[in-house]
This record gives sequence, structure tokens and C-alpha cells, in this order.
Amino acid sequence: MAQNTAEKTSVTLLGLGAMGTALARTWLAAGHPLTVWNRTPARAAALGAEGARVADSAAAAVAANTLVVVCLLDDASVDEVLAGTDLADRDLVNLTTSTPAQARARAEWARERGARYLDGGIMAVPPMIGIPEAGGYVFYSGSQELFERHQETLGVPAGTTYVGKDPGFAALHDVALLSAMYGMFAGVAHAFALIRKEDIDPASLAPLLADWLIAMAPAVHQTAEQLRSGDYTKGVVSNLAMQVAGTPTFLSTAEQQGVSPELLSPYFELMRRRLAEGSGEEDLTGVIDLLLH
Ligand code: FVH
Repeated sequence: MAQNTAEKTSVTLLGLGAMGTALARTWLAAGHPLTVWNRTPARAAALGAEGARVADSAAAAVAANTLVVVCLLDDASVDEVLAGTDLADRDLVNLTTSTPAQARARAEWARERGARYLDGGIMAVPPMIGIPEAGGYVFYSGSQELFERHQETLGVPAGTTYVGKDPGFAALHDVALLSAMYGMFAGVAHAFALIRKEDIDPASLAPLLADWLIAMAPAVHQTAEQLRSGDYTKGVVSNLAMQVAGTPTFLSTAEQQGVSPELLSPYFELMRRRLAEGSGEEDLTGVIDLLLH
């Protein structure tokens, strides 16, 4: 049931895919007057039935409210959708996944059109939207003043984390976290592949795997400390020399289990290169330096 709309900021939302629709529903439920537009009208009509005002063009939707939130597939679709709109004096919040360079270019593009700009990177999947205990949030960067002005409204669907004036920083934080996630998924894929041909129930490995990854996750704090201090031997528990010595065990096991080492090998190769530089007493942190061009 929608709450009282008095004094709630009116929002325009362009893009009603899985994420846009989830965002829209939370603003409607919280009593924010909402104007929506979507390329495929049926998706907007569904939200119209739930209380949103449906604009018949992106331009009309942008004209309806100062706060304009965009949640489209990619940067090219943002170009397409905003092409015929008048952004003068609008507060444009772009939640479309972008690269940092695209976000910076979009901020400049918006400034040239007279709009204030905030970029967002969503750290949530649609079912987490509107459920605070699910822990989803959105990175924001760009105008701090704009962020503070709309923080309450932007905080309705998910938590808000402002990461700086540089409009590219939200995208950079987003991509950094998701890149780490893909590294984790790669390790998980390798682990399940190792047991795939054995009489081991994947469901029995899953909780062990999850608990181990959770136990290892705090190691990121030590990595950050070492990067800050420049001393990669600080607090080392399992040094690089010992870890490199263990890599043949992992590669042999993969071979014995009929599993390709292609997900593990690139990382092991970097570890070996760092060791060859005489860094055996260090943590794995030195690998980061090898990645930088
Ligand atoms: N869904 C997720 O799990 C992730 C979670 C993290 C953040 N991402 C990003 O959020 C953006 C939107 O994602 P989405 O899940 O809503 O994506 P879709 O369901 O595929 O909807 C895409 C919307 O974009 C519209 N659209 C696409 N191309 C165009 C175009 N050329 N012109 C106009 N609109 C376009 C599409 O319209 P339609 O297909 O319904 O007509 C949808 O509204 C995204 O950046 C994720 O990376 C989601």
C-alpha cells in the first residue's frame, strides 16, 4: 500500500527492465510520485496500474520532474534515450552500468546540457531492492551537493555510499567489486570441477566452500594495509615462497581429476614471477604490482 505522497520528492525513471521495475516499485510503495517511461510500453503500463504516471515519451518524462533517474542496459542506450530530451536544470542520476570513462564523459555531456549529474553503480540484484536487510546498496559519485540533496529519495530502494566527486569513481568501485566477485566465481567453478567426476555430492561441498571463502575474505584488510605501508611482508602468515611451492600440488590434482588448469594458471604464473623477483617473504600483495602496466 502506497504511503502518503505529501513532501516526497517526485521522481522520473527511464528504463523499466528487471532493475528499473524493482526501483520503481520501492518509490511507489514509499509514496514518491513517480513518472516512468520505457522503450517497450507494456512494462510502463504495468507500473501505471500500480500508481505510476506513464509518460508517452522520454522527453515528456524528463520534463515532468527535476530528479531524473536513468537505469538502462548500457551507455549506448542512455545516449539513445536521452537524445531528444531537454536536460536543462535537471538532476540526472545515472544508474546504468558504465565504465569510469563513460561515466566521466556522461557527466561532462550532462553539464553541457545544463544538468547536474550523479553517477551510480548498483551493488544489488533486483530481489534485493527495497529489502534493507538484503544488504544491497548503490555507489554514487559526482556532485556531492546533488547526492546530499537526494540521498533520502535515493536511499529508498537500497543503501547509498558516496565515493567521491570524480564521476567515474562509482563505476570504478562497482567494477572493482564485481571483478573480485568473478575471481571468486572462477575459483568456485574450479573447485566444483575437481569433484565433478567423484562420488561427492556438490551440495555437501557447497557449505564448506562458502564458509572457507567467508573465512578468507578478511584477508583483503591486510592487503590494503600492506599497499598503504608499502611493506608487503607486514603480518605475513603464509609467505609467497611457501605458496608457490604448493602450486604443483594444485596443478597435478587438476590434471589427475581431468580438470583444465586454465582458471588457476594465470594467477600461479604471476605468483611465480613475483617470487623470481626475490619476494619470497612477502604476502601475495606483490601480484598487484605486476598487474599494473
Ligand atoms: N539485473 C541485475 O542483476 C543487475 C544488477 C546490478 C546492476 N545492473 C545494471 O542495471 C542496469 C539495468 O539492468 P536491468 O536488470 O534492468 O536490465 P534489463 O532487464 O535488461 O533492462 C534493460 C533496460 O534498458 C532498456 N533498453 C535497452 N536498450 C535500449 C535502447 N536501445 N533504447 C531504449 N531502451 C533500451 C530496456 O528497454 P526494453 O527492452 O524494455 O524496451 C530495459 O528497460 C544495467 O546497466 C545493468 O548492468 C543490473
